[in-house]
Amino acid sequence: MTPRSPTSTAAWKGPSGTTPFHGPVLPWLMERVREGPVHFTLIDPDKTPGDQAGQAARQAASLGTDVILLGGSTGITSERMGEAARAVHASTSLPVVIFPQGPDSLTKDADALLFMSLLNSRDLRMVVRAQAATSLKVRALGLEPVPMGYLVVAPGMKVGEVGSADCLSREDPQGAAAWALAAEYLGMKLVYLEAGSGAPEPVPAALVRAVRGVLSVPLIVGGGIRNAEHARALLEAGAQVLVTGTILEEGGEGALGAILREVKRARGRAS
Ligand code: 1GP
Repeated sequence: MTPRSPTSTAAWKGPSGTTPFHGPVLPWLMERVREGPVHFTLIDPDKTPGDQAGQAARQAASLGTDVILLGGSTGITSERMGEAARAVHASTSLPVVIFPQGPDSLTKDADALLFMSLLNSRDLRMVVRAQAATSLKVRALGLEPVPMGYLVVAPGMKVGEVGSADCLSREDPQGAAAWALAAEYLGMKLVYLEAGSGAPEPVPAALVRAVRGVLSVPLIVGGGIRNAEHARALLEAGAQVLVTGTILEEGGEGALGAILREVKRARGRAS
């Protein structure tokens, strides 16, 4: 497949428009983050396959999410990923970005791929070997790779376990800042602080504040964000992208709507 040609981001009409998204995703995201915080909805094509993923994405788009992330920790084939990506594209005009489980979960039908390194893993496969095994395939598929430093914070949940993470301490903001800055100095374009999907509590605001204090690249925060209070605390601490997955999976459109109102309010204050 030919890589999608870079087009003006101004041509894209956003979630409620009818114009399908055309990449590249990273410059669009950088521009959008400059105007204030944004929200990503994570859909797991294993638990929410095909058309169901399309329906979930439509719902999230109607509430104001900015990007659909497709991913999960286990069980995703490239067929499942492809079906979900096509269904989301058919249902919304949002960018579709793969949050990869591994080399076998890629599809050409997404707009981009978080080309990420789980920096605080003990397993070199998670840090760089899987990426080396995947890079030529990413190129052949025409997927836009978005370099991202991925840092798992305690408790880490499933991703902490399968990723063999030495989780960052919730009580050590300076330690988290040091890891995040190392990610930026290594050339990562985004840094993601992840408490793990389904975490009982999100990443502490103090960690987010410390990381944001040293970082120039956009800071993504996810895991355990369930209500408006969580969202507000993280946004006030400096999170630029909030990621939620579980609440929509569990039918919490009300909670997702409340989180998205906080994101919108913060965008209003920023502009
Ligand atoms: C997982 O951070 C995301 O990578 C989403 O977490 O499912 O807890 O919203 P939740």
